[in-house]
Amino acid sequence: MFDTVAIIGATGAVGHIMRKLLEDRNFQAKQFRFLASARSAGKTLEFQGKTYTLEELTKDSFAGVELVIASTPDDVAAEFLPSAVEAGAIVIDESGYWRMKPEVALVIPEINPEAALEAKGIIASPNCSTTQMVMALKPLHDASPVKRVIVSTYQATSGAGVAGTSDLLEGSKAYLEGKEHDYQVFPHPIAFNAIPQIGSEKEDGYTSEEMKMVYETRKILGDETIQINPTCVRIPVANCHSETITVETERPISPEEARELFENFPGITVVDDLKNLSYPLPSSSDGSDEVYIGRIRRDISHPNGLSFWCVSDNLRKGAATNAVQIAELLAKHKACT
Ligand code: 11C
Repeated sequence: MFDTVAIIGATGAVGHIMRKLLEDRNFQAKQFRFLASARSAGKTLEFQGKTYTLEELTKDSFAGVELVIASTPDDVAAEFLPSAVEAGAIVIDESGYWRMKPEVALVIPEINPEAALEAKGIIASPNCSTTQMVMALKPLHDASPVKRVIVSTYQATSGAGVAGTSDLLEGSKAYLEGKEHDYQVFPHPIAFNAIPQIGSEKEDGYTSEEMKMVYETRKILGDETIQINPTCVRIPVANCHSETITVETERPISPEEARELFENFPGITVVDDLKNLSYPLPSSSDGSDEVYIGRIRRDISHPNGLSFWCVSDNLRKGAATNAVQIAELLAKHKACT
């Protein structure tokens, strides 16, 4: 058990779920502390039957803290997390800021737990659209190396935080009433629309969200040769990201073999019965920690290709659940050493 665990950002969209998961999964520490911006400091929250007062996050917040779990915007993670490491804490970070730094471990516990156990400072949790795709790629990659991936995402508004969901709900209401809506986070109306841009413009006409899928996947799988072509699209669904994924492997993997590989991998549930209209949906994946896969079929355009559909709750396995699983992994390891 850890002595003191500090949680940063416990009142945000992901932080709220993280707190609930830590309660539901009975994560124990001798002491918990909750750190937040100056704006939220002084407010109270309930956790494991106790009332906690939010403390202001400063660079001096970390004396005596053994483990930090942080869910904050990138700039906050950049500014404050090095102080936690300097104070001797292990840090699990949900933000995008540290993921690709060479000294930082980027971890999905079902895939590369050893990276978390060997980490000295920050352990980053991947981007949500990356996590569910890499969960699906891993069992295939182990059976026959993945050479190339074409992925299109259909991403929920909750990925853009509480304001993203509010944009969807308020924008839809305004649209149905024939009114204008002033969107807070999306560059175009999200109600009754699809926006082929998530994040900012990066190299070769790809966006930051798309390049996260490329670089993070290679780092987690430890294979810089995998070629990935992503297109990330925001759609008017409140929660759970969906992805169409086409994979080219070194040798052909049949749909039957893929189904078996997926079924035997922890954290994946196969829902795949087209005749009976059965496949993963955002509406049926909401609130689950699993990655759901269906529509498994051969790629009719390539002899070594396989196509499938993948849905997961982006706030849970895509964020909070993965961070809590890393914390559980560290706690288990600590108990054994
Ligand atoms: C989205 N994937 O759906 C983004 C949100 O790097 O952790 C998560 C951004 C990140 O908008």
